Amino acid sequence: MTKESWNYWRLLSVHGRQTWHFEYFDNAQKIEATDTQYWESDKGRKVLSEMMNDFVFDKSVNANSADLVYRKQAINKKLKTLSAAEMPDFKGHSSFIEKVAQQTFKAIHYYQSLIAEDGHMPGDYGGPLFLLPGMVIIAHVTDYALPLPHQALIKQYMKNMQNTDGGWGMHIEGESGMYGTCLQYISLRLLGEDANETYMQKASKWILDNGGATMIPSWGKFYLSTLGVYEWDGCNSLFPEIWITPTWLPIHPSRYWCHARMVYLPMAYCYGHKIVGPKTALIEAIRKEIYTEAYDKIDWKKARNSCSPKDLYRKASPVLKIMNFVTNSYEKFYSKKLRKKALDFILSYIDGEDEQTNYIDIGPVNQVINSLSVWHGHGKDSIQYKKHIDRWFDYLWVAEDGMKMQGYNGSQLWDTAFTANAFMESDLYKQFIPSLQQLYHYIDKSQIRTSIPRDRAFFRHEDFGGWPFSTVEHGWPITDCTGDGVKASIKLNQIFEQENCIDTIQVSKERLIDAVKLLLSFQSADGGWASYEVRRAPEWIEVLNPSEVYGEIMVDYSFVECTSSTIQALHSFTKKYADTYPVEIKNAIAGGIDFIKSIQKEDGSWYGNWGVCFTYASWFAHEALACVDEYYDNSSTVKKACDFLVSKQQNDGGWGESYRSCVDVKYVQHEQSQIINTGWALLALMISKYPHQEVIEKGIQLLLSRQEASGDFPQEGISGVFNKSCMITYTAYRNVFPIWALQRYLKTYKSI
Ligand code: LAN
Repeated sequence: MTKESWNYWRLLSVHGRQTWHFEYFDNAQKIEATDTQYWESDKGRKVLSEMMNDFVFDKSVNANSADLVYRKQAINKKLKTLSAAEMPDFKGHSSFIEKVAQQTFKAIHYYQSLIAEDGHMPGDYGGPLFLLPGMVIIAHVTDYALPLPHQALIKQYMKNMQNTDGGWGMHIEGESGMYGTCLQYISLRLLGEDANETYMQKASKWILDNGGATMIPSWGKFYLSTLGVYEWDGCNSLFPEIWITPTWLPIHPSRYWCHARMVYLPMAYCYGHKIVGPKTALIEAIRKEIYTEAYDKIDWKKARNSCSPKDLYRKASPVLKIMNFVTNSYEKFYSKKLRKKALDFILSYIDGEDEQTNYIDIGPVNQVINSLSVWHGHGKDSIQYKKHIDRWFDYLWVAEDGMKMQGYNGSQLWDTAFTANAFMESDLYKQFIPSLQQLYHYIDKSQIRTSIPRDRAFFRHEDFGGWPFSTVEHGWPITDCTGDGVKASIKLNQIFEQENCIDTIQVSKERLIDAVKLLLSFQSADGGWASYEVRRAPEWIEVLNPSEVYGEIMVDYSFVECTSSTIQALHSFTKKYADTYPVEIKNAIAGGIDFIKSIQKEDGSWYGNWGVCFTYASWFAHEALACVDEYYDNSSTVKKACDFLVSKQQNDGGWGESYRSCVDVKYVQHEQSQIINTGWALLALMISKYPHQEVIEKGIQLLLSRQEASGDFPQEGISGVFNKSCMITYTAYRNVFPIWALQRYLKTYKSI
């Protein structure tokens, strides 16, 4: 059901840049979202409050929204009802194949109607609950007011995501913790919510019952300090000088995983300058609401290491404790000259990252902390700060649960490439050539064709020829996104050649070679591929991980997912262009396969780092092994892997993993089978030529039974993850993976 005010919000997509625009008309007169006077008037308030009602969302049914605001609008505009005559004829096959083909056709027919004008596949990329508060807090500190309709929808989202115990998790499905709860509570207060509202009282009770805000993990301590509701003295030193230590030092930040590096960079800047927002009456009030003792009585030094057991994922290591002792002591007598040198370097590094990414920055955390840093370093009227604010809107997304902040500036390229690959899996694609052309257009425009000036690269790997996860303006290339870009481009080129649409072909052999060269340069010494860079640090560096809530953020490890995507890309490249770098590619693939085998678990599975969880990783591993012709019948690795998957099939024929699999690092069954896990498991079994068709057929039946009348599939549990503990939404997956698995079924069994 569509609610009226959902239609006030419109997604604009330009070269993948997604921004939600508020379009409200009062007696045919358009009222801008920034027209504060109107929105503060009685009339305006009434509209906003009615709008908030339309976005009330019942989390207890399913914490995952189904991206209905975008989807309803797109299908109203583009989805044509299928007449029987338009359905391709699948006669001559068994009735089951006919059914599969018809439903797959319908699924693709539905899903293609969601493609945006610029050719990308948009979708909700929310999930984490610690991102939006960063923006709200930093808006407050820098005295920037988000437009009131946005504020209203943000408030509604936060309210919707409250758990029944009064708290909030780190992500939408998570149990309440101090991190999520304090951050939402404080943000809601900043957005004007009254502390006496029943749900706010429940929240503050949760905070106080669990020891108060001194128990918030270190990233929370950081945000609260900038806001002035916590003291910088209650934070362990973020030691800005580490950035000007020699790069050969094993603990130099250039060796950290780029996300940790890019977050701790502006954090160190803010810490070094001890940035604190204005001490207003509201700040004074919040100070009284979130602690179990008077603010002036708090022992801040003790608070440095306190963390609520509900949030703790990794305990501080003894080495980190020693490091903290040393750096905290150094704070008492640091050299002013050195500090200035370090902070100047950090600011120029922040400027470098801003310029390289067009102020989008690598992710949602550093984007807003960089905003605060440049506000401080260059001023509120600076062009840098303005450009930052302009990009905040790229991170916001509207769904039926309100306005959320996404884990990236979108998952555009990733979803688009997956969609294209899923559509192309069987020859049903012939019915969807115009859609493939649209998707191709986006993939073509998203390859990175410029190089960062090496003298301002700030430890970054080469980027030329790569594909990013979201948009070309973001510009950080990623191994598996590059792999998927290559794979999809080669297959699309082939299809357009066959279909005589030669004019469509843009991603030339030369451009593919650029990508392949980059992929080869990304291979790590262990034979695998990490996410953004070559692995730069040994595992022991994890002892320095200062965040209590995330696992493994310090090292860009080789991952089965990234390794597999790269292997698949190199494999399709070498099949097409056998004379180009044959030896290099053969060796690279062999190294990658060895790596994948080396990390297979005893039970035959692989742990998934970026999807939930063992089914996700297994799918990648099976695809890679098939590239070197290892299948169920001729490979003990694959046989064991298939047996593992089959052992996890649920009674209804589907597979289903709880997000706890990621957190606990062991397979945890979801209480209900999940279409996305089922898709992954089926894709894996089919690519590995698993011989027992009835097992596969049961899974396919399950997928068919879940399909909705429109051709869409239901939104079930959350399916993405990062750093072991935080979950993230991939809306596209509920269509992509059922479609892909059904398509593979058709490809594999149609002739039988
Ligand atoms: C992502 C999103 C994409 C993802 C894949 C490409 C799917 C993966 O195969 C490699 C890793 C990568 C690039 C990835 C890494 C971690 C990210 C960037 C995210 C999950 C999106 C958000 C997350 C980021 C770390 C969130 C900010 C939080 C921190 C702890 C820094």
